[in-house]
Amino acid sequence: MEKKLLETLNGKKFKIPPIWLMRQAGRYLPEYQKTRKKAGGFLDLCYNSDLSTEVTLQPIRRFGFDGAILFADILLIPQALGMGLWFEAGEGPRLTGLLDGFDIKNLKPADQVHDKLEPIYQTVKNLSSALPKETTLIGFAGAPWTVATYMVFGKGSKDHSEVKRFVNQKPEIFDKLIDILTRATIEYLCQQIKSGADVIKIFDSWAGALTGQDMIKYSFDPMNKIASEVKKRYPKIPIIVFPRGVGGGYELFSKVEQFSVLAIDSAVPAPWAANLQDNITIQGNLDPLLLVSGGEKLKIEVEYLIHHLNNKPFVFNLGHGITPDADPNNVSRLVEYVRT
Ligand code: 1CP
Repeated sequence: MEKKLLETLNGKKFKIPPIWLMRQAGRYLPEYQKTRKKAGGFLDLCYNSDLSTEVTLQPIRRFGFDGAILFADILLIPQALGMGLWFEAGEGPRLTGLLDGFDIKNLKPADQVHDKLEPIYQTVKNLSSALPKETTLIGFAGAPWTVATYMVFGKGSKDHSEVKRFVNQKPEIFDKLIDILTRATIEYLCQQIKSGADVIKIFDSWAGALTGQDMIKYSFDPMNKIASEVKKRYPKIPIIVFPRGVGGGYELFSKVEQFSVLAIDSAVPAPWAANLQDNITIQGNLDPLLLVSGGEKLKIEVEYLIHHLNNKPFVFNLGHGITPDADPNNVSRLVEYVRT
């Protein structure tokens, strides 16, 4: 059977676009909460291949999405490189960051991440046999910049001023960190492909914090390097890039041959994004909050996106991840609107 999402990523146009959602597995689903509890904690869930397989499948069973994204997290790479990682209940990730005195000399070489990540590869293997034949399996990693923001500050940040100050004051150390992450990410993604991923996505969720030439140096260049190397080893695997928040910078990303698909955030006007479709397939960009509020507006905004972006190959998605307070009934409605 045909994999509609995969075909679209390779440039085929369908009358009804494929749909999947960022963070489609997660806290808004009661069945996720249950499985997470069974695992013990979030990281225990990530490293438990059977339960990770289960939570990846949950939204496929419930909504029949065209794509399933591997259940894992972008912060597993710092942990695999030897940095401390844990999750504070109700707060989010914590790492033994550079600003707390961690020395990057203590990071493992990039090609030694695989031991720790073996359960993730096993999850990909499980999924490639457990998924319905028409469902595309998406592997992923964080982009070096976004992962580095956590490795420097040790947690999420409001405006990333701490990491930007670090970049300005200690560029040699920061450049080395970006280089290590770039190499480790290439190895990680290639191993996911080897294990059965059909597609990979690189999340640069905090690219919008970068200014001036740093956007090129720390978001565009490393993602380009990763995509080029992955494409060299696996020329047929499509690559989705998500440099969230780069505004006019999306145009630059749209022109890179190694990138198959450009995922755009909700602030990008659909008519403007339609112009980029001459260069690249677009994925996006419904506001995730519409899955909390629902109502008539959800339908109107879905129609608006389809009207502007579905004249060329297009992947329906959100502009960022589903929030924990999203209503699963609104997700069902969304899928119905897109498919009818
Ligand atoms: O409490 C819980 O159960 C944990 C919540 C959670 C989940 C469900 C975290 C912690 N990560 C995930 C899964 C996850 N994370 C997936 C796979 C599931 C899916 O998409 O269906 C993916 C692709 C990610 C990627 C991720 N993690 C990103 C990039 C995408 C994005 O949303 O911008 C980022 C920035 C992270 C870091 C992270 N992990 C978890 C949280 C709460 C955060 C964000 C922290 C912050 O706001 O700074």
